[in-house]
Amino acid sequence: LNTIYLKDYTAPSFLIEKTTLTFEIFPEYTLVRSHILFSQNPLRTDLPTQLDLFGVDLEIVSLSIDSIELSDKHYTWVDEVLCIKNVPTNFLFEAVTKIYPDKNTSLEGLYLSNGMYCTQCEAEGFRKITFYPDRPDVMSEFETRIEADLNDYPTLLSNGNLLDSGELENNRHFAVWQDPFKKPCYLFALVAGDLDVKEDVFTTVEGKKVELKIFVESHNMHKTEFAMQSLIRSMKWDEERFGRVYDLDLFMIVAVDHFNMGAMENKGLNIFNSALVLADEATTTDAGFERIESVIGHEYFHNWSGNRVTCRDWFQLSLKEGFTVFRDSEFTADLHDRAVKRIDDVKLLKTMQFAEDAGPMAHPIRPSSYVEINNFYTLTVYEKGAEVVRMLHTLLGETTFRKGSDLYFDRFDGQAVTTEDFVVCMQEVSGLNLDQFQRWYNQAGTPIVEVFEHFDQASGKYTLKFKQSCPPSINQPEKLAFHIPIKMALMNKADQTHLDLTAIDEFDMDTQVYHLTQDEQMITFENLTSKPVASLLRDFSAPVKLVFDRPKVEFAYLLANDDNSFNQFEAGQSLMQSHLLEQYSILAKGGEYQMDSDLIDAMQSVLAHDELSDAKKAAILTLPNFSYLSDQIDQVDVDVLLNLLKQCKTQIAKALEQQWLDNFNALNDSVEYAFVASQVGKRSFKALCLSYLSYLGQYSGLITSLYESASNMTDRSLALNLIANSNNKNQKQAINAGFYEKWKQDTQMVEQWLSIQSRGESTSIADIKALMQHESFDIKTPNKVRSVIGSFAMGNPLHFHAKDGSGYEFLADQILVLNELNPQIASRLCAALTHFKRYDENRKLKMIDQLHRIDQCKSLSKDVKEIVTRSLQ
Ligand code: HT7
Ligand code: ZN
Repeated sequence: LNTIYLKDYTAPSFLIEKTTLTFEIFPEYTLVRSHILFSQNPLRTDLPTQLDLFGVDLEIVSLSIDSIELSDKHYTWVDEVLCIKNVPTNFLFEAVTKIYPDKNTSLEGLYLSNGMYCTQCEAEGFRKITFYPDRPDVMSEFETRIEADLNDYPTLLSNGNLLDSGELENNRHFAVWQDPFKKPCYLFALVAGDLDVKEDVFTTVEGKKVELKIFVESHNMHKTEFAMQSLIRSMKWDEERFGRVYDLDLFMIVAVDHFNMGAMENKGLNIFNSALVLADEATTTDAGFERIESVIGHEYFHNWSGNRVTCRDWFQLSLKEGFTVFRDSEFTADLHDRAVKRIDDVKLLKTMQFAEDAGPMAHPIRPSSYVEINNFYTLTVYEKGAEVVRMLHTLLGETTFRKGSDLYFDRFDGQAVTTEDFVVCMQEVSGLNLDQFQRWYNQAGTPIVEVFEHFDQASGKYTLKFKQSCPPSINQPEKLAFHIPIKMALMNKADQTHLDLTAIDEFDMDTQVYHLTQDEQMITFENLTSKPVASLLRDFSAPVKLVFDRPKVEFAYLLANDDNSFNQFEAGQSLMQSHLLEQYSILAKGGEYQMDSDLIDAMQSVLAHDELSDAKKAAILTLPNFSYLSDQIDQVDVDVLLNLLKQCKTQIAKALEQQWLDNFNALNDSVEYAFVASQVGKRSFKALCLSYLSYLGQYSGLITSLYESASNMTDRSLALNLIANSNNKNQKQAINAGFYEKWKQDTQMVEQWLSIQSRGESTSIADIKALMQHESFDIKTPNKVRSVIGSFAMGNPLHFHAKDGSGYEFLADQILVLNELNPQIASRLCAALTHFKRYDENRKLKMIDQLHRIDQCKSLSKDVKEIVTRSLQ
């Protein structure tokens, strides 16, 4: 395996003035003609004369330099690199290559999706189109001519503005696109298909009219309105909150069914997974609408954070992704319910990213090495990356952070830069020394912050001690102390006021942040009449594990009184978690489960709380999930934990049955559906009430009647989920068959239908295999693979972790098949097997066996090989 290191970075030997491409699309193949003007990079004082270009799966028709054809003795082409020696200082390179998009199942480069040609070039897909310096620090203007059959491919698109178009002989036509902004080739895009278009116009603050176009297959036109409005909201928000104005006259989005990820921010021509564009009330859940809006925002925001200012190399990926996730999460928070958005983001971080950071693939948000860059589009780079940007925002405050962001865009517009460049801008505008803060970019692992408090009633003295540490990660046995912003308040129990913290050296009054920078730090308060209640790490101000062994009554106090919404939620979670972990140890030793009446009382007071919104009640009253809890337990016994969760939920359902039922009935109104925060909150609380009731057995009638009367997909999918968990096979089959019959023409509905079934508690491996035989399943379509195989491995712990290892064996079989078809998708599925250290000995060994079985495959892609090798190390 060839490892690439950050420390080996060197500036490119040659830069590009202009790239001109011609695509001649024919049924059997596509001919790509490139015309590239190169000049020696003035930064390279060693005056290089060797041109290295990347190329994969290309058939060479001809290569030339300054119009002189190259024969195979003029170049070598080994391991993806075409190397031409003794080139002049400035020259024209031309290549004609043949590619076969219909055979391209990797969905990188140029490929066919439902009869439509489209490209995916990030990270290194451009090299599957033609020979090129496929690295983000080589930026060029692009002019692209596309020729294709007029009947089959009436729509021909690429980046930028349409320069020319017209008809050709043999019923063919052409279009020429020009993108005036210099960009790296990973932002190149091309689409050729038969598409309908939804149009609108956005007028920027500067008064410029931007044409907006969303291209979809004609039968999907009715599902484009929400995406269009989301785009308009994104454009407006980015102007208002970040001062970022759109630059081209045209912004296009194309929906495709075959896509490896969510969407792609190609300059002026975003390409989206259909599932993240197409929406309507009948087929999209609340969560679906929110996700579509945020991904449309995310890709749009990349126009500045990623495209105008891009990454120097792929180690800097978090520069664009972390910052853009931060931006999209603020977008959602500003538009909807800020507290709920924060809770959702932190849940994802704690359940999934913390696990990644503790597992064999742990890496800093700026990794120092990789084998396959596709493996580093991770929760760490994206979500933890966003948390690191959020910490800067917390440390600087909104106004200064905005100054830093303005400076960054101004200073680096049109350049390919590093994460240090970003942090230095934040340092310059704030005057804050961020040298130590940079460690967040280079050290992996989740820091642990232990808190110890002491109150001496006699002297009125209260001390709070913080101790930070970070467990070792692969290649990083020792970690240096992080700069950790701890947003905090000390609450006076008597009157719920906050103590004045002005006198504490490390506390910043403007931001309410305590700067923890040493391994250990202590704060002392004098003259207190009673012990304060500390509300620490407010809004989850740093991605750390806070360990604070404190009396349960304090959590109950914070749950009832904390004026920080997030910490109020967190206090409830702490109560639930400590109950569950306590009971886990009892059950694991063969004891009996016993509900804690204090927990029920606390839940009851949340239910009765007048000031809490429905959405907050739903979030607070949801138990920590299987995945999060299994991370808190050493070598978890899956059966014990699943059994515990079931018993606990059943007891909660029983103890508060009347409240769940009353709330469900009150919330289950017939108001006309709208995707607005108040309704979304109501539906999420309603879902929680019915989910608890479903543990009592006698409410299946309520569930089926909700299914039958549902006027929107949120309610319908809630009912379908609960039905998928039930053991009533006949009823389940009848409902599933009816659903499919009704919705089989709607791809997004079928994907949701497959996913719900695959996660169902009563769905066995045999059922999953049967689903894979269903006419709607196709292993070459990533959304279908994610819906069935992904949902099973990540969302059906009961059957995936079957004691006999059959779940693991099944997953390994699928990984081996997908390895040949689509390595990116295959390697993502591996994650479910790599956390074997979390599980009991029997399961751990069976997972390792399957990893070895995969490892023995002779034709293993580097994507899968890297994950398997690191896991078995
Ligand atoms: N920047 C994009 C990341 C990406 C991707 C997207 C689709 C298919 C393959 C891909 N590889 C990398 C998406 C984003 O984060 O905005
Ligand atoms: Zn992104």
